[in-house]
Amino acid sequence: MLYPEVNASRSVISLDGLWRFCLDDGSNEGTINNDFIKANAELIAVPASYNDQKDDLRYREHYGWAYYERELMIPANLSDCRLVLRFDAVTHACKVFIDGALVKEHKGGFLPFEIDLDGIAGAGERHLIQVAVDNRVSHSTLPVGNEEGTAFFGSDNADVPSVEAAKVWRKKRNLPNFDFFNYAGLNRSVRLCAMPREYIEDITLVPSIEDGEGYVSYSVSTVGEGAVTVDIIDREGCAVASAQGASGRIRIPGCHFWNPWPDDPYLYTAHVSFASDCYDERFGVRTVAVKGHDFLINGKPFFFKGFGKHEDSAIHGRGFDLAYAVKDMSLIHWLGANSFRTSHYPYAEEIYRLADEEGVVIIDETPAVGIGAGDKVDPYKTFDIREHHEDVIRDLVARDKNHPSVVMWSMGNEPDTEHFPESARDYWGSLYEFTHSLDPQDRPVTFVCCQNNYEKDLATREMDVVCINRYYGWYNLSGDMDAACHALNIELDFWQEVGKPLIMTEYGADTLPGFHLTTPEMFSEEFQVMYYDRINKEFDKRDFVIGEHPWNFADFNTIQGVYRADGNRKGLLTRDRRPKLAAHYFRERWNKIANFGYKR
Ligand code: GCB
Repeated sequence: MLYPEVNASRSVISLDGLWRFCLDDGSNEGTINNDFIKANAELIAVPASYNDQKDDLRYREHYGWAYYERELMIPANLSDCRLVLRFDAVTHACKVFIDGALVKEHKGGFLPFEIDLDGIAGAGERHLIQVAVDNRVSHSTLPVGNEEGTAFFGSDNADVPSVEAAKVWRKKRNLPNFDFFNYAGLNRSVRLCAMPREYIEDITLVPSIEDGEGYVSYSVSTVGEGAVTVDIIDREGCAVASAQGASGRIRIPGCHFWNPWPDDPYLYTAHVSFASDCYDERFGVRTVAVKGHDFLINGKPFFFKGFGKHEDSAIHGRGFDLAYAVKDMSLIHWLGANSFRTSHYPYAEEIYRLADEEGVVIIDETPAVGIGAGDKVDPYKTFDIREHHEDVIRDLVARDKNHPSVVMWSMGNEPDTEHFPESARDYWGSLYEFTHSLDPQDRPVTFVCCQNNYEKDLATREMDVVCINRYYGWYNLSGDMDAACHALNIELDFWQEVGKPLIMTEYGADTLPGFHLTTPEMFSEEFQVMYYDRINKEFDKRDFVIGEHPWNFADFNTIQGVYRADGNRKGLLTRDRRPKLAAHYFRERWNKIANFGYKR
């Protein structure tokens, strides 16, 4: 899906700003009740999660439907255009109504969808947009919520008669099977996009490098009659190559390749023309491949220095904030990092566009987090998620396929691979084939494995890169780094035999900023530094460990619970992006590690 672009043939009207909003009280269940909305509506900001915008526990704890509405006056001068209403992300499911009529239902809270307004809403008229949003997570959503039982780190499952008896008094609530706050609402921008009625529908670009020469294969899908022209424009704005026709292969003379920062992330523009429409797609010429123990970018062995992140900030919740996106890129450079994983869902499109420009490498993750329900229930046989998971992968690849920053797909985070190993292998193995078949650039594919009995796990070893989250010294062998390093090495011996490259996609320790000790113990800043230093020294002895992604870039909000005081505190930075000691530690370490050839 193309990103909304303003150019000679297209215009975009932002519908961000104040919308009227109200929480359902359980009586309307996603249907539009105008009297109810009128009686209860308050103003709320879009884009942003609704949960932390009001000082009211009902917003924070809401379970179920909520309603947004605003008027849309479509300018009369757009009457000759194709008009599209675009939602960048509505979390998690929604129904869109225009002038009272249901025009779209969408499931999945982290990817864009569009509504063609032809026959629905015309130019020169005033219309009412209403969006019913459902924040419930369950065994049929991604991310997964527990249908019954406990939330992540909850404490309701005590075998205590009075606790059991009191459960009937529990409010209906979301029970996430994941460790981030279930922020919801119109988390990203809403826009009205106008383009010619005969238009460019999609552009696919596949760069390649052969004998030092750069090429880009392209295909353009269009609606209407006309011829396609593609001009390749360099950074100086000069056309350096061109082609005619809906698909083809273009040699780029004197091609500059896209390389991760601090090398040059050189970008070209593919200027596509068709009938009276045009579109500028930025792209980089780079290759990605896995060979033996190496992850090759442009044929050179790359070392991943970075983190798992979250889209999370005060007040906005998971709402997109461009200033945070820019600040985070700046901090990534400051830390000497070169990559991050979009844990645990696809991020806003602007972040990938920024990463392309700034040369930051991305492992792009779906929202499939928390597929598992203990040792009694096979989630792969009982959860109703397969079709939705495929839809999400299809939409993710369609959205992000042209980004040079995206070098690998992560199909999900921490599913059960231990209790039902054959089911897990079949599920993830077939999705692995599916993802490969969809990606025109055929990037490596993986999923991220949780700390479990790795000997039983049959799925992780089948991936292009083994990605594991391990908390030796924190959740296991807590505070004892000698024992933790010993255990880590036993496991690393196992993975070394498997023969694939390995990225430690999570490891970390909750740390309270300002809590200092002369004797490093858990939660202190000194412990966090010692923890990372000890574990990194073990990674440094292993050539097949091709990446270290501490958990997490910054502190982030979670559901309340006995393990979480003001959220998850494993950030190298605080939630407002101030460095803990460990950030200085990594800054020193990573600035000495080159992007390419480390350990080689
Ligand atoms: C994990 C999860 C991540 C959690 C983290 C933690 O393994 O992937 O979502 O936040 O552990 O801190 O417990």
